[in-house]
Amino acid sequence: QHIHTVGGDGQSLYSGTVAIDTTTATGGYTLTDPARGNGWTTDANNKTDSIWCQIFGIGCPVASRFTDADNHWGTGTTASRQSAAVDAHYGAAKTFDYFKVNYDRNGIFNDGKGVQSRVHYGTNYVNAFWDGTKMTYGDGDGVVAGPLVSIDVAGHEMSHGVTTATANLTYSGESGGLNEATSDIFGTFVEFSANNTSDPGDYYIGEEIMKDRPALRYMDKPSKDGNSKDCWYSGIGNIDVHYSSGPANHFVYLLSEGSGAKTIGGLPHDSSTCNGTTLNGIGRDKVGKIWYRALTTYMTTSTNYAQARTATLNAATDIYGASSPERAAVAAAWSAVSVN
Ligand code: ASN
Ligand code: ZN
Ligand code: CA
Repeated sequence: QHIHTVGGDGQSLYSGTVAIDTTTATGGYTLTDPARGNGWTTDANNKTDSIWCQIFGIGCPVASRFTDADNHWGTGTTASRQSAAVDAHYGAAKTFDYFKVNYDRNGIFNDGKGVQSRVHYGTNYVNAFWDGTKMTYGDGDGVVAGPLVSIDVAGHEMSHGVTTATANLTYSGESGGLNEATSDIFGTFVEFSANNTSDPGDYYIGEEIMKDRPALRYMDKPSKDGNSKDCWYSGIGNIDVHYSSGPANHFVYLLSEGSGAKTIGGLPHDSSTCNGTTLNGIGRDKVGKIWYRALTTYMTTSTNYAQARTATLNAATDIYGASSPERAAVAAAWSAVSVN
């Protein structure tokens, strides 16, 4: 049977009604995206990977395909198993597009191939993860969090794949914090780039999924989560990588937006600097270009905060020039999070 690219639509959980690319299949249509390297979305049927699956990739539960008769997917609520799949399929597409449009990167591995996204993983599973080849999303427990399929979380997890394929920042110590921050940074920039009115861009991570607090993490003031650090200090490499990411997230917020409080995406962003300086932002597009070039050209497995400062300064010199205001802004923003 001839496979045909089709523009479908879906009622997502967090992003309203969205356009999604699908293909014809037995029974109508299936969630395979031919416009983006045939990335596909499947139902994990609430099963979890066995330890054998996790370590050796054997005995993994079979994920089933979603099919739909009329190519109108989901209902916008969890009553339909398709709804979370719409979010995941949309998030994978928007992440693919973000890296292609902004950095001419052809997919996570830059090989033109899309990846698999599994939804409905486990029961009451409050996490999402990238396992090296594919995305997996839990449904949350309904108390702490709902299904973890929001676009910033999708962009976060898939950006782990980009990091692994490039700088391959070791997932512990300061390099681990930079690895986590890279995912928060690009996840956030993917959310902005989607320009979706139901889930507008902001510098919060997971504001759509969390039920018992406003968000999972906050780039404007990382310490708002109760654990993350706003400012670098000697010894930050000894805390969890999801908290040592704070200074780099804070750096990107300050470099993009400048210091001072403002409302972004309808949410309060209250940022002060660690050194009392006042900063003007250079905008997300330039910051993304600088971070991506630093990640892909200068960072390595062992890059620490001091070396990330140098990497981004080198990247800014390459793109904007050694005496550019952009390079000066990078230096000032790192100093504002105590990376001197
Ligand atoms: N959701 C987590 C993350 O991407 C999974 C993990 O602990 N690696 O950071
Ligand atoms: Zn992560
Ligand atoms: Ca967000």
